[in-house]
Amino acid sequence: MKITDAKVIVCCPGRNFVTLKIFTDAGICGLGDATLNGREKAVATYLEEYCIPALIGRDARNIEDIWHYFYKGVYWKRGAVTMTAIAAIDLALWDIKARALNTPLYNLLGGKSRDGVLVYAHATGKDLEHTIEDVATKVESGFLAVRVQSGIPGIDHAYGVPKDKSPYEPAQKGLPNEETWDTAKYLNFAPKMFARVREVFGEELHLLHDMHHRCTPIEAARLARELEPFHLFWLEDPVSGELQEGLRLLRQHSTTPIAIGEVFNSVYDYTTLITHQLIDYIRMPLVHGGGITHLQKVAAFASFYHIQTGFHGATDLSPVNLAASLHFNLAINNFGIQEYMPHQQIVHDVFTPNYRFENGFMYVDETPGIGVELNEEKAMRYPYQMACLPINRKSDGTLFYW
Ligand code: KDG
Ligand code: MG
Repeated sequence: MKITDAKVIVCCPGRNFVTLKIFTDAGICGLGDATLNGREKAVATYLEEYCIPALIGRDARNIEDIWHYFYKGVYWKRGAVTMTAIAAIDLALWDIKARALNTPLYNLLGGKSRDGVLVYAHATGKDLEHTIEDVATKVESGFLAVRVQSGIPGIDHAYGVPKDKSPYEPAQKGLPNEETWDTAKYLNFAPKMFARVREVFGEELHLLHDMHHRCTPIEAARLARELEPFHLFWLEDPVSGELQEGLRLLRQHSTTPIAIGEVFNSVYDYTTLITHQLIDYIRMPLVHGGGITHLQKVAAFASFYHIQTGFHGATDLSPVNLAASLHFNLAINNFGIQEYMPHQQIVHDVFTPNYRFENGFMYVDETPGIGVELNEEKAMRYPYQMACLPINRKSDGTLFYW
């Protein structure tokens, strides 16, 4: 089954998405997500200029070989742009293989280890009471696990927390916004927030929290320890992923489970963290981590250390990534949880997915392949708009460096 062509579709139904479509001489096409928030065009160009010409004529069935061709063959290994481009190729090839065999993707990954995928929702509010209201909304909608973030007294804008009821979107149109951050105010507030959430919702609800790499190791250790009475499912990105020894320090001080890796793109970002058992969940998503072929190996490696998956799944990853992640999560043994933020309706104007949410879990249907269709004609109605993630300064103006 020869690859005859491939094209990159960049669209902006509310936010930017990059999708790779690979065509074969069997008349079967596959889709891969190639969205890298704030750097979309870099991946699109990488695919168009360097990958697509080298893909044409290859046998679409040889996924493992093609993966290594693009990973090792270019000399410049790793990096978010490269690994997102490779992921898009990989996802599209798995999609093609599963469509060709007329079976849902999970069947090619070992079949089902479970019926549904446990997911967590985001609850946010401009202040604690609005956050509590949003947690209640998520619980009423059936979620069994909720990530809780809130506006913080004394901080003008907390990352990823909309000031009004507008949908979650940390990227802003144009060049990066500059926001102000104050760690001391955050560290004073966060334990109070979780005390109140537990008081209102009791012990059963799984609670998660994202620190967005904002703390030094000793600050993170303080918070992880102070949150212990509230039994978090996980504390995410407590320190910057580059500082892996920081996680060792944190581990020495706390039993709060740790998740990290939404900005990772390689198994080599994880080797120390996994083998030294410094973390509990891997966050690297299929779309930024080289796709299924690479994540299968990372997840298997993690499984030997009793570390589970908890893939990144914010709305800046497309429905193609989410659907592929659900198949992956259904199949592997050491699945932990999946992040799920429903896309806006306008996104589903372009992407038609095969998944549904019910009582805390997500399910895919029996559609062959990954199970997502892209309406190219509609995609063209939403042209790319530059948008970037914000950067942070301390209140004295210093640029945050971790
Ligand atoms: O593009 C960046 C966002 O996806 C990220 O900030 C969201 O931290 C995030 C999360 O855990 O979903
Ligand atoms: Mg995060």
